[in-house]
Amino acid sequence: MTSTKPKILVTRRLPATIEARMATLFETDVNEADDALSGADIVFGLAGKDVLVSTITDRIDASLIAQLPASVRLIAQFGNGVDNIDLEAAWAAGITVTNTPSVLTEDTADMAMALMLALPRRLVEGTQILLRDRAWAGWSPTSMLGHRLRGKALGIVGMGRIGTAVAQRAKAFGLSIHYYSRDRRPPAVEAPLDATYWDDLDAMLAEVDIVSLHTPLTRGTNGILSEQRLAAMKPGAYVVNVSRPELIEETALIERLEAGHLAGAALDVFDNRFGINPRLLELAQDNRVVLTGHMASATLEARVEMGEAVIVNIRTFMDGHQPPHRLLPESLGPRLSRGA
Ligand code: 8YV
Repeated sequence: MTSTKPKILVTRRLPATIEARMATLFETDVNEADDALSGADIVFGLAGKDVLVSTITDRIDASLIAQLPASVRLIAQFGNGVDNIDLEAAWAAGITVTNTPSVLTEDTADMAMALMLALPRRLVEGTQILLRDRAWAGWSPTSMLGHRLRGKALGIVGMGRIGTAVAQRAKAFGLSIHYYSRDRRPPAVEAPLDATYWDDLDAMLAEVDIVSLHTPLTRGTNGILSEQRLAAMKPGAYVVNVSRPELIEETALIERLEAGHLAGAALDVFDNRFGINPRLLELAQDNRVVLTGHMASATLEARVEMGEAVIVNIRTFMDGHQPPHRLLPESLGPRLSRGA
């Protein structure tokens, strides 16, 4: 007898508990090799399947969508951002797309805060010196001086769930909160944070000591921290990015750091298409850049909850309901502007 369970292709390994649950509920095909699949592999793997469980490492563009078997009705992204998926092409093909928002908000905000502290308080450098010397020369009043976070101005670009969670943490660390966002947040959000709303990103960038990016990557936000905007930032400022590399014109950022205009950048995401830029690695060697490899939401707890959200989305969809995290046209987000 043939199975009536939904047939799904999962492109990457997921936490064991999630894979086990999926194997119970669905006819599940997991990419055991856990490497990034090519478009051809995805199309091939989806033959006769109902659902694609994708991640950021899958490029699901219009040409791939055009080749999908007609049986595929749902793309259930394991992740919050969906910039790897051509949403309009999917919708035009009658395919529903879901994501896993909310469950990674707090962990991602924690990481943004850790990166915000790392450079001014020389955390990575402090450890590296001990590892290099295998000894500690001891305390002195002028050794390893960093800079105080309290009293500095933080400029958040994109005050959605994650941006707001970062603001809450930063407020507790004594930073003043400034933000630029598609829409001004209601007083109930702004008041406890004492947050200042800027409708002009350029004006905010000229005033703040730290810029932290929390907008999704859309057509409107690609390159939002452009060469001109980086040039207009306050001398000695820091940049934090836990969102997507494409938000920053990376070469221009490197030039600003090399020139000493900006004091540092803490990047959980960076352009890795041709490997890490050697100039960025040089700056990291010189402790003016901190690099981590897309770890902001990498907690076991978040990954399990992301997996559970994927399961809920698939179950409700296959039962004939609108899945709770289906993407709607507003997620194309055209209103944040790249500007000059
Ligand atoms: C995820 C992320 O790890 O969810 C997102 O948008 O950027 C990451 O933190 C990744 O996207 C999983 O697909």
